[in-house]
Amino acid sequence: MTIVITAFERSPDGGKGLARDTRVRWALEEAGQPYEVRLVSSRAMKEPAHRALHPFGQIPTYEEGDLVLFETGAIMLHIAERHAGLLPVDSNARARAIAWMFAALNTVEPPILELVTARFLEGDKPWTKERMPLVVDRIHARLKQLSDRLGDAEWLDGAFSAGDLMMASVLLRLKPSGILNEHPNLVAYVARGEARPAYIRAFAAQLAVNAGKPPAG
Ligand code: GTB
Repeated sequence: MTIVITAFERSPDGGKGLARDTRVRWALEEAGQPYEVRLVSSRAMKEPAHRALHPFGQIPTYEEGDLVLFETGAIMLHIAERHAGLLPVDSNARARAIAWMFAALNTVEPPILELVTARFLEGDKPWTKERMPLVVDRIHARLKQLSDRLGDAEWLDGAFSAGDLMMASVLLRLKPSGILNEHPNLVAYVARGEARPAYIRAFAAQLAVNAGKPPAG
């Protein structure tokens, strides 16, 4: 059955690979699963045809036969559970890898999203300048905890897993800000993720869509 995902017709990041379809592309590449991409404009995303797939009118979505999924975490877990390569066979190690996926989405990404909100949605508010150091401090506090746990290890819990894929994807969002640079082991961790052939293919595929197009506003 052909897997079809959706992605921005024109990503706001102009091809930096930061939109969430890259996470799904990466997971599918790690799993060795071919897929097709349906590009959706910002307007079409909010129309009934797309809202039938995604109640919140966003990307990515995932279609496979009768199955329609939204939410990147759910999509990645579905891929990881059905194909080898993203979750350990041992049931305890598997549960821990899933815990890291949740940690990436529920514990590490929220303060990072606060920064995105503060910069891009509230950048013109009079209180933003005062608030920004608090937002950045909260990110550093979380990164320090993550950095302490990772230490000198290659991946978060033994072999590379969907937990690392999600965590590296979340940390990648910080790359343009330079905030990650204060945590060298996390910089190296993200670089290991980016060096994986599956990530390189996923990044190139999204770049092929967005290269040469001016970033969406
Ligand atoms: N919780 C959902 C999930 O994990 O799947 C969140 C999905 C989501 O935020 N989708 C965004 C979207 O469709 C694209 S990825 N936005 C359009 C809308 O809501 O109308 C988020 C994103 C967007 C842009 C950048 N960027 O430019 O760097 C990075 C990430």
